[in-house]
Amino acid sequence: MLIGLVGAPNKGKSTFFSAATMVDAQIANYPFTTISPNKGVTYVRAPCPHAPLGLPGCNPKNSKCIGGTRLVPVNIVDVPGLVPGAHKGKGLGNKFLDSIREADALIQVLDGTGKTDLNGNPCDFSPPIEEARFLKNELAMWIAGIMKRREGKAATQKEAAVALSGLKISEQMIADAARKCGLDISGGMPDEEGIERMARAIVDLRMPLAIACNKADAPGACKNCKELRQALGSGVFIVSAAIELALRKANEKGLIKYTPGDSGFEIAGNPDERQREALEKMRLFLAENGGSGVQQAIDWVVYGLIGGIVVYPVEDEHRLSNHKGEVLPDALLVPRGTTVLQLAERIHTDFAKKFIGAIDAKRKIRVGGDHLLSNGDVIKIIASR
Ligand SMILES: Nc1nc2c(ncn2[C@@H]2O[C@H](COP(=O)(O)OP(=O)(O)OP(=O)(O)O)[C@@H](O)[C@H]2O)c(=O)[nH]1
Ligand SMILES: [Mg+2]
Repeated sequence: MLIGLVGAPNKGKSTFFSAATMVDAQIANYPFTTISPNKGVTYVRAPCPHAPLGLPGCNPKNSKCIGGTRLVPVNIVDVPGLVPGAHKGKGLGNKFLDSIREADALIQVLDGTGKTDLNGNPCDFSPPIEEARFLKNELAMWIAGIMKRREGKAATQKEAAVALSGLKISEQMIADAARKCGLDISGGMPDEEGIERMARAIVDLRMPLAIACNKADAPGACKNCKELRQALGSGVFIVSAAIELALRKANEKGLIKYTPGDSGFEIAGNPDERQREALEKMRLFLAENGGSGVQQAIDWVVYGLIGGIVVYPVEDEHRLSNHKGEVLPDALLVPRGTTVLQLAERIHTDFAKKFIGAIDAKRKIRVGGDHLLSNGDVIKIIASR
């Protein structure tokens, strides 16, 4: 699974990325600081099954368990800023758009203060809602452009699907988009206006998007963010990527104990007066907003938009461990609707070839290859030697 961080320049995408991954990315107060995508791994929160299953602890290998919260890895990419006209190659244009071809969902990072315009330059006030609209429009025009570029060639639904296959847009998705727009494409693709309408529907289907209304720690921003949330509804998060980054760094240094996504933290080390003052301001922000918003946005995208579930493969269904005795070592994020056989394939192709069956270790029942996995399942795959 891959999350793409997108938006106009200078909005805090790389700050969000650094906070989410703890990978150093270049951050600066001018547009186009990022000129090529930053790829990293972030985590989604899941309740670790070790405690509900009566186990004293676990031994995560690919993930982390902090006080019963499993942090399960998910890929994330921070892409260069997008400016109006990017679909025609303006700014870093196609470079931006190419880096989200593989993304399953997007987080648009926008400036809640409204103090930077769509080109990332300082301004008096650029309404966050316009920023939200502009991005969807650019994405739609990009897709419409690909469909139109193939004019003549993209005359049928099948040919349009070939043109868009690099973006993981299927023929079915194109048909669904046409239906949503009330267009009959059985005899060929519609006119330019129809293609643009379809492209908007394709964006909604293929690129589900959450909004991180960022810089919410700055004066006036919180109010703008709340207004945006009221206007657009669910999927809008009040975010301070800067606070999340500062807290994760303070946690790494041992100054505080902080689990990403929490609405508070404990002082653990010995911060000096200046650090203590800054931490108290951040504590207030977390308490008022229920967290920094970074983890909340990621969790929403994975569970709410992509429909991810977390499963725990084990080799010993009694001890819930691998052959080394490590308890619940792996936590894997898979799309809802994944079968046991698909999980076997994901673990090892050989496993799938030699697949015999599986054991649902929580319910202590035998299940077949077409059994649908549920969130939190602990599964032992049985394969022949
Ligand atoms: N107050 C505040 N400032 C922030 C926050 N996040 C980012 N910034 C500042 O916004 C500016 C831009 O941050 P970046 O992370 O480089 O933004 P970007 O969207 O990656 O920019 P490009 O790579 O140029 O597209 C920097 O000066 C950051 O310090 C935040 O949560 N609060
Ligand atoms: Mg950047």
